[in-house]
Formats: sequence, structure tokens, C-alpha cells
Amino acid sequence: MKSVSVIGMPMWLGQTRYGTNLGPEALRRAGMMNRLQALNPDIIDLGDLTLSQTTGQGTPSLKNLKQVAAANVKLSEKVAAVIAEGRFPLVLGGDHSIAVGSIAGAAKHYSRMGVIWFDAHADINTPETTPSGNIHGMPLAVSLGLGHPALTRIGGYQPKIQPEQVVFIGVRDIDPGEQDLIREKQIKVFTAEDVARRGIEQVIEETLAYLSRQCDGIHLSFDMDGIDPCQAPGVGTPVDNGVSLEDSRKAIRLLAASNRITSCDIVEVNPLFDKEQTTVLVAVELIALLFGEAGADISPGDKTVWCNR
Ligand code: 5AB
Ligand code: MN
Ligand code: MN
Ligand code: MN
Repeated sequence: MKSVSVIGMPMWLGQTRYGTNLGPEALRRAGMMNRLQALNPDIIDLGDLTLSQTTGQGTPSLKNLKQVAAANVKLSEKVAAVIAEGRFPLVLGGDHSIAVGSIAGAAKHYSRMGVIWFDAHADINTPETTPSGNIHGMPLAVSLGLGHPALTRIGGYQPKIQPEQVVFIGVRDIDPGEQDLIREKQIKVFTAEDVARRGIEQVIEETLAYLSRQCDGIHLSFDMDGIDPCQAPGVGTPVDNGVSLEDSRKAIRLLAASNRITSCDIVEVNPLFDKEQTTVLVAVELIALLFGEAGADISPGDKTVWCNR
């Protein structure tokens, strides 16, 4: 089994709600490291990167640009170093702006790295299309080379990935400018409705077949708001009709079994919005499943819980 290095990214300046910076510590307090060590003794916690927590150095369409860029420069170097040691980087967010650094660092090691973007949102806004100015809505665009050079050029090269190396799973809240870009670039999309209709097994199988044909590594960028908010309420931007928790578990188990995932970030947990630690515990469980925890058997008769349908 892979050796794992955990990197905490206490980041919240990619959006405006304080609290996602408390994500890494909440995951640790919920027993994440013990649970992972039971699966694999070779797991190291590198602790949290030291990030600015002061707002304000940006523009209305790129809020806190300076802080977000600096944090991602640090993260990209850390992730690249972890992979250079032959280890698997597990990055704990933090808001989703940290995917800029994760992908910049990881993509250095692959000639064509695939990205699975599990999320309610597409995160493919540019400064021109963003309705909020929040950089956590832009990391995928940045990775494709679109956006401010302080972000796109991290690591000294761009773009990090091509549109055909990306698959969305669980999306259901896409801004008009994002929709145009997804169409223009012909990016592969499985909406939350596709998952419900076609079954998560088929979605993951097609995702892996599509990426495996052309990619030599796969980064999983897992936004907790991809899951239905009734089962993972502790996120900053919840969207109804999400992927069920049961399907999310199956997705991770299938990805784990494929042995194709080479790096991962798990993002957007906001412990301040969490009800009774639900979301933090779900995140810990999914991380454990990704690294081989067996999980309860799923019998075909098990009912999927839908909250908003
Ligand atoms: B998340 C929105 N598209 O750009 C924007 O949680 C939301 O990382 C972005 O997926 C949500 O502000 C970003 C409206
Ligand atoms: Mn996201
Ligand atoms: Mn999201
Ligand atoms: Mn969010």
C-alpha cells in the first residue's frame, strides 16, 4: 500500500466565510490519523502550512489574490516534494482554492495527469465570469491556464492540464460563463442527476476508462459539497439534490480499488456550519475508504437516502 503524507491547508481566503481554515484540525481531532494508521503504518502528518489569515489584498473579481497565490505557491512545492519522495499527498482543506497548488505540484510529476472534480460546482470561473470574486470558484479554470498569471503560472508553467483530462462528478450548480466554457472545451460531465439515473458504478467505470486511456496519474479533488447537504451539511455553499452519501462512499471505494488515484485533496469542510460533526466524520470515513478501509458491505437491497427528492 502507498505511503501517505498528510498536508493541512488552513485556508479560507478563497471565499468569504470564516471556518474552512478549521477543517484540517477538525479532521485530525475526529481521529483521522489513527484510522489511517490502522490501515497503513507509513502515514505521516506534515502538519498545517502556515498561511496568512488576513483578508484584503485583491480586487473585486479576485478577492485576496495575493494571499491565495502565496498559499498555493507553498502548497505546490510541498506536494511536488511529497511525490518526489514516492509518497501520496493527501491535502486537507481548506476552501477549494487550494486545488490550484495541489494540481500545480502534482502535475509536475506526470506528463498527462487526469483530474476527477467531485463537486456541486464546476469551479471553472475566470475573473471575467465570476459572480462572486471568490477564488474557490476558479481553481479548475486556473489549472487549465485561464485566469490571473499569479495563479496560472505557479510552478513556472501553464497550463497544468488539458480539458480532456478532466471529469466532473456531482455538479448541479453551474454559472452561465462556466457552462459556456464547459461546452466550448467539451469537458466530460456527470451531474448529480446522471449519478442517480445511471448509477455510481457506471459513472466511475466510465470516468476511469476515459481518463485511463490518456492519463498517467489521476488527482481526485473532492469537494464535500458534492454530497447532498442533508448528509454533509457543514459546507459553505450547500446545493440541494446532491450525490447521496451511499453513492459517495461507493465512488471512493471503486476509486480506491482501481489503484489509479495518485493524489487527493478533500476540501470545503466548514466545522462552524457542521451539525454534530456530521460532515467532519463523513470526510474522515471517505478518506479511510480511499486508503483501503473495507467499509460495511453494501447489499443490493440497501436503500439510498434521498433528502430533497
Ligand atoms: B466551491 C460560485 N460558482 O464562483 C462562484 O465550493 C460558487 O469550491 C463557487 O465549489 C463554489 O462563486 C466554489 C457561485
Ligand atoms: Mn469546489
Ligand atoms: Mn462546491
Ligand atoms: Mn463551497
